[in-house]
Amino acid sequence: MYTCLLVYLFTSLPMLNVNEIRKDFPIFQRETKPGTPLVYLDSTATSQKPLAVLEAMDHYYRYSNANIHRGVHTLAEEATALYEQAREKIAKFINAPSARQIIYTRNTTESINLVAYSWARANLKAGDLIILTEMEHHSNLVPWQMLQMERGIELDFIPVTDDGLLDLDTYKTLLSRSPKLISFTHMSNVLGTINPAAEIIRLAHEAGAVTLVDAAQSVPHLKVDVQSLDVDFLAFSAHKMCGPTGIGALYGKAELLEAMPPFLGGGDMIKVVHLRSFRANTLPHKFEAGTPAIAEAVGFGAAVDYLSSVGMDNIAEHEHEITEYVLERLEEIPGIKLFGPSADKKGGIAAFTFEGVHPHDVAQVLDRDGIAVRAGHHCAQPLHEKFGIPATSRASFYLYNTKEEVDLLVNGIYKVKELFG
Ligand code: C6P
Repeated sequence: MYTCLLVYLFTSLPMLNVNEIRKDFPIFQRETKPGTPLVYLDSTATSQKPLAVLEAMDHYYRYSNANIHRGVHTLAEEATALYEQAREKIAKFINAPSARQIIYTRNTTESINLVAYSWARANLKAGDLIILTEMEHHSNLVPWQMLQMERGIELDFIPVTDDGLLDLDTYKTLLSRSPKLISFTHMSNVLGTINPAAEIIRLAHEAGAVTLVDAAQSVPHLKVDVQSLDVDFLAFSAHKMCGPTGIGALYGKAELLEAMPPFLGGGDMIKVVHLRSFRANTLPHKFEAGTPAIAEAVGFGAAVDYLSSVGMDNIAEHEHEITEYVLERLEEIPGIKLFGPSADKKGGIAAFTFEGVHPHDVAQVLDRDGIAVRAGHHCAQPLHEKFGIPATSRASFYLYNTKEEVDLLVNGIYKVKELFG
């Protein structure tokens, strides 16, 4: 009987104690408008930061601040150890075989550019095909368009269906043209679609192509395992996963990273320099020129510790519940058009238009009640063009959001309706 009771208690308990989690984030103590709590529904743009991250960075600056890999004094050794320990944590978080396969960059955008400048310029020539998708963020479009202009490589795109999914039949047809690279987003920052990354990668490998996954929106919200995905490159940003801005990571398979030329030249990325030549450093330092974002790396490590302590499965489960709820509530409102698939195929993102009201006006009216949503094309202009709209309003959710906040969003939209008739 006790076992039954325990099973009942555990299965009926919420995965996350969101009220406790919210206490970890100092920003939720403030009001952006007097008398109204902050309802932060813009984590897809950047997440809020828990105290553990703020304190780790503060502690580093107060007690261990020094440059890394350069000095033998105590502070330099401490700073180096903290910087490299964070890399180990990040590697473990995505199940990378080794920390030397984690390259610190400024963000997802720089990680993708690193692959475009180093791997692609060393391996691709005019006429070679790169396959992207119609749902890419500009960060996974423009670097390849620049390469197209410079090298004459070809670009083609996996279409997005009306439901906001990738058309995998067309993908299979595109693969028959022997592409060299498939670069795609794991989770759309507009539709929320979680793409079947393992399948896309398996098919790409069968066709002899290299794969790059833009994981800016997946690593913060889902358990991502680079070895089970068998992905060649994976890019993500700390600031979307409770960490600081100014730092991100590129994971790469060791044999690819080893063979790639350096990206930026300068200090730390070299073994030896003569007046007319240099020898590049070993991984991962080969790709990390100049003094890096040391405090930010420490914060990145603390963010990974924080997310791991909450549990990525718990976070995904909580966000799934919120997503189901927000889609259900928004669908009730006459004039709302939602973009993207059903909750079982997407993460916690609800992009919508509201008949007769510009998305910016929606966001501005919501802001009066302290509700932060983003409006615009969300750096995915071609996707909006595909749906024949210039912009959407977008509410996005993370581990600290509640169903009560969804209700506040819905009430806010009814106010927009009153205001604009
Ligand atoms: N999307 C959004 O509001 P950076 O800026 O480099 O950290 O991340 C770029 C990026 C790349 N890919 C995807 C899928 C993204 O969502 C983003 C960032 C933010 O949707 C800012 S535009």
